[in-house]
Amino acid sequence: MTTEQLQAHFDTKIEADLSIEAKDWMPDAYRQNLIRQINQHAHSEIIGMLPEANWLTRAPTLRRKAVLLAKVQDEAGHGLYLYSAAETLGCSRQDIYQKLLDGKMKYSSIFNYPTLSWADVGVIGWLVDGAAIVNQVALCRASYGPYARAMVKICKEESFHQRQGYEAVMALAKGNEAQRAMLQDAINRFWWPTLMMFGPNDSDSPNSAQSMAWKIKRFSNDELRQKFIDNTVPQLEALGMTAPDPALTWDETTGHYRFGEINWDEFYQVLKGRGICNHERLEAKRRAWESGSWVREAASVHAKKMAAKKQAA
Ligand code: BYC
Repeated sequence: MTTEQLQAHFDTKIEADLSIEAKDWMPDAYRQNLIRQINQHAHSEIIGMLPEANWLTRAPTLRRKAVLLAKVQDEAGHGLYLYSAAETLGCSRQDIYQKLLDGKMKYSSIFNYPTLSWADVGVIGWLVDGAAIVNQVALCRASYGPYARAMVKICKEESFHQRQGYEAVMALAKGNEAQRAMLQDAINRFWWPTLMMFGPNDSDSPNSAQSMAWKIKRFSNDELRQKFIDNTVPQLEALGMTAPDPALTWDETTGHYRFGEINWDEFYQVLKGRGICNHERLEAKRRAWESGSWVREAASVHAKKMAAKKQAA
Protein backbone atom coordinates (compact mmCIF):
# COMPACT_ATOMS: atom_id res chain seq x y z
CA MET A 1 0.00 0.00 0.00
CA THR A 2 1.17 3.57 -0.61
CA THR A 3 1.60 5.99 2.31
CA GLU A 4 -1.63 7.71 1.22
CA GLN A 5 -3.53 4.42 1.35
CA LEU A 6 -2.04 3.56 4.75
CA GLN A 7 -2.97 7.01 6.04
CA ALA A 8 -6.52 6.62 4.69
CA HIS A 9 -6.84 3.22 6.39
CA PHE A 10 -5.58 4.71 9.68
CA ASP A 11 -8.03 7.64 9.39
CA THR A 12 -10.92 5.25 8.75
CA LYS A 13 -10.07 3.22 11.86
CA ILE A 14 -9.86 6.37 14.02
CA GLU A 15 -13.17 7.59 12.59
CA ALA A 16 -14.81 4.22 13.35
CA ASP A 17 -13.45 4.16 16.93
CA LEU A 18 -11.36 1.07 16.24
CA SER A 19 -8.14 0.52 18.20
CA ILE A 20 -4.76 1.11 16.66
CA GLU A 21 -2.48 -1.78 17.66
CA ALA A 22 1.31 -1.99 17.96
CA LYS A 23 1.88 -3.65 14.57
CA ASP A 24 -0.54 -1.40 12.67
CA TRP A 25 0.77 1.36 10.46
CA MET A 26 0.46 4.77 12.13
CA PRO A 27 1.66 8.27 11.23
CA ASP A 28 4.99 9.08 12.83
CA ALA A 29 3.55 12.15 14.58
CA TYR A 30 0.86 9.93 16.23
CA ARG A 31 3.59 7.53 17.40
CA GLN A 32 5.78 10.35 18.75
CA ASN A 33 2.86 11.99 20.54
CA LEU A 34 2.01 8.71 22.26
CA ILE A 35 5.66 8.09 23.19
CA ARG A 36 5.67 11.57 24.78
CA GLN A 37 2.40 11.26 26.69
CA ILE A 38 2.64 7.62 27.81
CA ASN A 39 6.21 7.98 29.07
CA GLN A 40 5.44 11.24 30.88
CA HIS A 41 2.55 9.39 32.44
CA ALA A 42 4.83 6.47 33.44
CA HIS A 43 7.39 8.88 34.93
CA SER A 44 4.59 10.53 36.94
CA GLU A 45 3.61 7.21 38.47
CA ILE A 46 7.19 6.44 39.47
CA ILE A 47 8.05 9.92 40.80
CA GLY A 48 4.60 10.00 42.41
CA MET A 49 5.66 7.24 44.78
CA LEU A 50 8.06 9.61 46.57
CA PRO A 51 5.77 12.12 48.33
CA GLU A 52 3.67 9.41 49.98
CA ALA A 53 6.63 7.11 50.64
CA ASN A 54 7.88 9.97 52.82
CA TRP A 55 5.19 8.96 55.36
CA LEU A 56 5.57 5.16 55.27
CA THR A 57 7.76 5.13 58.38
CA ARG A 58 5.48 7.56 60.22
CA ALA A 59 1.98 6.27 59.39
CA PRO A 60 -0.14 6.65 62.54
CA THR A 61 -1.21 2.97 62.81
CA LEU A 62 -0.10 -0.41 61.45
CA ARG A 63 -3.29 -0.59 59.34
CA ARG A 64 -2.62 2.81 57.76
CA LYS A 65 0.97 1.77 57.10
CA ALA A 66 -0.03 -1.51 55.39
CA VAL A 67 -2.60 0.26 53.20
CA LEU A 68 -0.14 3.01 52.24
CA LEU A 69 2.57 0.48 51.45
CA ALA A 70 0.19 -1.36 49.09
CA LYS A 71 -0.84 1.92 47.47
CA VAL A 72 2.72 3.06 46.84
CA GLN A 73 3.57 -0.36 45.37
CA ASP A 74 0.55 -0.08 43.06
CA GLU A 75 2.03 3.14 41.65
CA ALA A 76 5.24 1.28 40.74
CA GLY A 77 3.07 -1.28 38.93
CA HIS A 78 1.30 1.52 37.03
CA GLY A 79 4.67 2.83 35.92
CA LEU A 80 5.62 -0.62 34.66
CA TYR A 81 2.39 -1.14 32.68
CA LEU A 82 2.87 2.26 31.08
CA TYR A 83 6.58 1.87 30.23
CA SER A 84 5.64 -1.50 28.66
CA ALA A 85 2.81 0.09 26.65
CA ALA A 86 5.24 2.78 25.45
CA GLU A 87 7.82 0.18 24.44
CA THR A 88 5.32 -1.33 21.98
CA LEU A 89 5.80 1.92 20.03
CA GLY A 90 9.50 1.19 19.55
CA CYS A 91 11.15 3.41 22.19
CA SER A 92 13.82 2.07 24.53
CA ARG A 93 12.97 2.12 28.21
CA GLN A 94 16.56 2.86 29.21
CA ASP A 95 16.72 5.84 26.86
CA ILE A 96 13.40 7.19 28.11
CA TYR A 97 14.34 6.73 31.76
CA GLN A 98 17.69 8.45 31.17
CA LYS A 99 15.79 11.44 29.74
CA LEU A 100 13.80 11.65 32.98
CA LEU A 101 17.00 11.52 35.07
CA ASP A 102 18.58 14.20 32.87
CA GLY A 103 15.55 16.46 33.37
CA LYS A 104 14.73 16.26 29.64
CA MET A 105 11.30 14.67 30.07
CA LYS A 106 8.39 15.91 32.12
CA TYR A 107 6.38 14.26 34.88
CA SER A 108 3.26 15.57 36.58
CA SER A 109 3.74 18.96 38.26
CA ILE A 110 1.83 17.80 41.35
CA PHE A 111 4.71 15.68 42.63
CA ASN A 112 6.97 18.69 43.07
CA TYR A 113 5.08 19.74 46.20
CA PRO A 114 6.17 18.49 49.63
CA THR A 115 4.16 16.26 51.99
CA LEU A 116 4.44 18.11 55.28
CA SER A 117 1.89 16.27 57.43
CA TRP A 118 0.01 12.97 57.62
CA ALA A 119 -3.08 14.79 56.29
CA ASP A 120 -1.20 15.32 53.01
CA VAL A 121 -1.22 11.56 52.45
CA GLY A 122 -5.02 11.41 52.75
CA VAL A 123 -5.42 14.50 50.58
CA ILE A 124 -3.16 13.03 47.86
CA GLY A 125 -5.29 9.86 47.77
CA TRP A 126 -8.53 11.84 47.70
CA LEU A 127 -7.66 14.83 45.49
CA VAL A 128 -4.60 13.76 43.43
CA ASP A 129 -5.76 10.20 42.73
CA GLY A 130 -9.29 11.58 42.32
CA ALA A 131 -8.05 13.97 39.61
CA ALA A 132 -6.01 11.17 38.04
CA ILE A 133 -9.14 9.00 37.78
CA VAL A 134 -11.16 11.71 36.04
CA ASN A 135 -8.35 12.06 33.49
CA GLN A 136 -7.63 8.34 33.18
CA VAL A 137 -11.18 7.03 32.81
CA ALA A 138 -11.27 9.03 29.59
CA LEU A 139 -7.93 7.48 28.55
CA CYS A 140 -9.43 3.96 28.82
CA ARG A 141 -10.98 4.82 25.44
CA ALA A 142 -7.75 6.19 23.94
CA SER A 143 -7.32 5.06 20.34
CA TYR A 144 -4.01 3.26 20.99
CA GLY A 145 -4.96 -0.23 22.26
CA PRO A 146 -1.97 -0.99 24.57
CA TYR A 147 -2.38 2.41 26.33
CA ALA A 148 -6.15 2.06 26.70
CA ARG A 149 -5.87 -1.48 28.12
CA ALA A 150 -3.18 -0.43 30.63
CA MET A 151 -5.51 2.36 31.76
CA VAL A 152 -8.38 -0.04 32.55
CA LYS A 153 -6.34 -1.87 35.20
CA ILE A 154 -4.81 1.36 36.49
CA CYS A 155 -8.24 2.97 36.93
CA LYS A 156 -9.47 0.04 39.04
CA GLU A 157 -6.54 0.50 41.39
CA GLU A 158 -6.78 4.32 41.39
CA SER A 159 -10.35 4.01 42.47
CA PHE A 160 -9.23 2.07 45.58
CA HIS A 161 -6.58 4.76 46.16
CA GLN A 162 -9.15 7.53 46.02
CA ARG A 163 -11.37 5.72 48.53
CA GLN A 164 -8.50 5.05 50.95
CA GLY A 165 -7.63 8.76 50.71
CA TYR A 166 -11.19 9.85 51.40
CA GLU A 167 -11.49 7.41 54.29
CA ALA A 168 -8.29 8.83 55.80
CA VAL A 169 -9.47 12.43 55.45
CA MET A 170 -12.89 11.51 56.88
CA ALA A 171 -11.16 10.22 60.02
CA LEU A 172 -9.34 13.56 60.37
CA ALA A 173 -12.50 15.56 59.65
CA LYS A 174 -14.25 13.73 62.51
CA GLY A 175 -11.25 14.26 64.80
CA ASN A 176 -10.24 17.02 67.20
CA GLU A 177 -9.57 20.66 66.38
CA ALA A 178 -5.86 20.07 65.66
CA GLN A 179 -6.67 17.22 63.27
CA ARG A 180 -9.25 19.30 61.44
CA ALA A 181 -6.79 22.20 61.17
CA MET A 182 -4.12 19.83 59.79
CA LEU A 183 -6.60 18.60 57.17
CA GLN A 184 -7.67 22.11 56.17
CA ASP A 185 -4.01 23.12 55.81
CA ALA A 186 -3.32 20.12 53.53
CA ILE A 187 -6.38 20.96 51.38
CA ASN A 188 -5.23 24.59 51.15
CA ARG A 189 -1.80 23.54 49.87
CA PHE A 190 -2.94 20.81 47.45
CA TRP A 191 -6.14 22.35 45.99
CA TRP A 192 -4.60 24.55 43.31
CA PRO A 193 -1.73 22.21 42.35
CA THR A 194 -4.36 19.45 41.87
CA LEU A 195 -6.30 21.65 39.45
CA MET A 196 -3.05 22.23 37.54
CA MET A 197 -2.70 18.46 36.95
CA PHE A 198 -5.20 18.73 34.07
CA GLY A 199 -2.75 20.88 32.12
CA PRO A 200 -3.02 24.41 30.72
CA ASN A 201 -6.33 25.96 29.68
CA ASP A 202 -7.54 24.66 26.31
CA SER A 203 -6.56 27.90 24.57
CA ASP A 204 -2.93 27.41 25.74
CA SER A 205 -2.67 23.64 25.22
CA PRO A 206 -0.50 23.01 22.14
CA ASN A 207 -1.11 19.24 21.97
CA SER A 208 -4.84 19.03 22.67
CA ALA A 209 -6.40 19.67 19.26
CA GLN A 210 -4.35 17.01 17.48
CA SER A 211 -4.58 14.54 20.39
CA MET A 212 -8.36 14.89 20.37
CA ALA A 213 -8.53 14.50 16.59
CA TRP A 214 -6.57 11.24 16.99
CA LYS A 215 -8.88 10.25 19.87
CA ILE A 216 -5.96 9.82 22.27
CA LYS A 217 -7.60 12.49 24.45
CA ARG A 218 -11.41 12.24 24.51
CA PHE A 219 -12.02 15.39 26.55
CA SER A 220 -10.14 18.66 26.76
CA ASN A 221 -8.08 19.79 29.77
CA ASP A 222 -10.74 22.32 30.80
CA GLU A 223 -13.61 19.84 30.45
CA LEU A 224 -11.87 17.34 32.73
CA ARG A 225 -10.88 20.03 35.26
CA GLN A 226 -14.51 21.16 35.45
CA LYS A 227 -15.72 17.58 35.88
CA PHE A 228 -13.25 17.07 38.75
CA ILE A 229 -14.40 20.25 40.50
CA ASP A 230 -18.06 19.33 40.09
CA ASN A 231 -17.38 15.86 41.58
CA THR A 232 -15.19 17.09 44.42
CA VAL A 233 -16.89 20.15 45.90
CA PRO A 234 -19.78 18.10 47.40
CA GLN A 235 -17.17 15.76 48.97
CA LEU A 236 -15.37 18.80 50.41
CA GLU A 237 -18.65 20.07 51.85
CA ALA A 238 -19.46 16.65 53.34
CA LEU A 239 -16.16 16.86 55.23
CA GLY A 240 -17.06 20.33 56.52
CA MET A 241 -13.92 21.74 54.90
CA THR A 242 -13.39 24.60 52.44
CA ALA A 243 -11.37 25.23 49.28
CA PRO A 244 -8.86 28.13 49.24
CA ASP A 245 -10.84 29.80 46.45
CA PRO A 246 -13.24 32.67 47.31
CA ALA A 247 -14.60 32.52 43.74
CA LEU A 248 -15.81 28.93 44.08
CA THR A 249 -19.62 29.10 43.69
CA TRP A 250 -22.42 26.98 42.29
CA ASP A 251 -23.78 28.34 39.03
CA GLU A 252 -27.46 27.49 38.77
CA THR A 253 -27.67 28.34 35.07
CA THR A 254 -24.78 26.16 33.86
CA GLY A 255 -25.18 23.43 36.46
CA HIS A 256 -21.43 23.65 37.22
CA TYR A 257 -19.21 25.21 39.88
CA ARG A 258 -17.40 28.41 38.91
CA PHE A 259 -13.88 28.74 40.19
CA GLY A 260 -11.09 31.32 40.36
CA GLU A 261 -8.08 31.86 38.10
CA ILE A 262 -5.29 29.28 38.38
CA ASN A 263 -1.79 30.69 38.95
CA TRP A 264 -0.31 29.62 35.61
CA ASP A 265 2.94 31.35 36.36
CA GLU A 266 3.49 28.93 39.25
CA PHE A 267 2.56 25.99 36.95
CA TYR A 268 5.12 26.95 34.30
CA GLN A 269 7.81 27.59 36.92
CA VAL A 270 7.27 24.04 38.23
CA LEU A 271 7.48 22.68 34.65
CA LYS A 272 10.79 24.50 34.22
CA GLY A 273 12.19 22.65 37.24
CA ARG A 274 11.71 25.49 39.73
CA GLY A 275 9.10 23.86 41.99
CA ILE A 276 9.73 23.27 45.70
CA CYS A 277 10.77 19.61 45.28
CA ASN A 278 11.92 19.25 41.62
CA HIS A 279 15.57 18.92 42.58
CA GLU A 280 14.90 16.55 45.49
CA ARG A 281 12.67 14.27 43.37
CA LEU A 282 15.16 13.83 40.55
CA GLU A 283 18.05 13.42 42.99
CA ALA A 284 16.16 10.57 44.73
CA LYS A 285 15.63 8.82 41.39
CA ARG A 286 19.27 9.32 40.32
CA ARG A 287 20.48 7.83 43.62
CA ALA A 288 18.12 4.85 43.22
CA TRP A 289 19.31 4.32 39.63
CA GLU A 290 22.98 4.33 40.71
CA SER A 291 22.47 2.09 43.75
CA GLY A 292 20.55 -0.40 41.57
CA SER A 293 23.36 -0.73 39.00
CA TRP A 294 24.60 -4.04 40.46
CA VAL A 295 21.11 -5.56 40.00
CA ARG A 296 21.02 -4.56 36.32
CA GLU A 297 24.55 -5.84 35.81
CA ALA A 298 23.77 -9.19 37.44
CA ALA A 299 20.55 -9.53 35.44
CA SER A 300 22.29 -8.83 32.13
CA VAL A 301 25.12 -11.32 32.89
CA HIS A 302 22.49 -13.92 33.77
CA ALA A 303 20.55 -13.19 30.57
CA LYS A 304 23.75 -13.55 28.48
CA LYS A 305 24.63 -16.86 30.19
CA MET A 306 21.12 -18.21 29.56
CA ALA A 307 21.26 -17.17 25.90
CA ALA A 308 24.67 -18.87 25.46
CA LYS A 309 23.38 -22.05 27.14
CA LYS A 310 20.35 -22.08 24.83
CA GLN A 311 22.57 -21.66 21.77
CA ALA A 312 24.89 -24.47 22.89
CA ALA A 313 21.96 -26.86 23.47
N1 BYC B 1 2.51 18.46 34.78
O1 BYC B 1 -0.63 20.55 25.36
P1 BYC B 1 -0.84 20.06 26.76
C1 BYC B 1 -0.95 9.66 39.51
C2 BYC B 1 2.77 19.67 29.83
S1 BYC B 1 0.08 10.03 38.17
C3 BYC B 1 3.59 18.48 33.97
O2 BYC B 1 -2.18 20.25 27.36
P2 BYC B 1 -1.24 17.19 26.71
C4 BYC B 1 -0.39 9.29 40.80
C5 BYC B 1 2.50 18.74 28.67
O3 BYC B 1 3.16 17.50 28.84
C6 BYC B 1 -1.05 10.55 36.94
N2 BYC B 1 3.51 18.79 32.65
O4 BYC B 1 -0.37 18.53 26.85
C7 BYC B 1 0.84 8.67 40.87
C8 BYC B 1 2.99 19.56 27.51
O5 BYC B 1 4.41 19.51 27.46
P3 BYC B 1 5.22 18.79 26.22
C9 BYC B 1 -0.43 11.40 35.92
C10 BYC B 1 2.28 19.07 32.17
O6 BYC B 1 -0.27 16.07 26.77
C11 BYC B 1 1.41 8.42 42.11
C12 BYC B 1 2.66 20.98 27.92
O7 BYC B 1 2.51 20.97 29.33
N3 BYC B 1 -1.40 11.46 34.86
O8 BYC B 1 -2.09 9.75 39.34
O9 BYC B 1 -2.15 17.27 25.55
C13 BYC B 1 0.74 8.76 43.30
C14 BYC B 1 1.39 21.49 27.29
O10 BYC B 1 0.24 20.74 27.72
C15 BYC B 1 1.12 19.05 32.96
C16 BYC B 1 -1.05 11.60 33.57
O11 BYC B 1 0.10 11.72 33.23
C17 BYC B 1 1.27 18.74 34.32
N4 BYC B 1 0.24 18.72 35.17
O12 BYC B 1 -2.16 17.19 28.02
C18 BYC B 1 -0.53 9.34 43.19
C19 BYC B 1 -2.19 11.57 32.57
N5 BYC B 1 0.07 19.38 32.18
O13 BYC B 1 5.07 17.32 26.42
C20 BYC B 1 -1.10 9.61 41.96
C21 BYC B 1 -1.75 11.38 31.15
C22 BYC B 1 0.55 19.61 30.96
O14 BYC B 1 4.56 19.26 24.96
N6 BYC B 1 -1.47 12.62 30.49
N7 BYC B 1 1.87 19.45 30.95
O15 BYC B 1 6.64 19.25 26.40
C23 BYC B 1 -2.43 13.42 29.99
O16 BYC B 1 -3.60 13.14 30.08
C24 BYC B 1 -1.97 14.64 29.27
O17 BYC B 1 -0.62 14.49 28.90
C25 BYC B 1 -2.17 15.96 30.10
C26 BYC B 1 -1.57 17.15 29.30
C27 BYC B 1 -3.64 16.22 30.33
C28 BYC B 1 -1.42 15.88 31.43
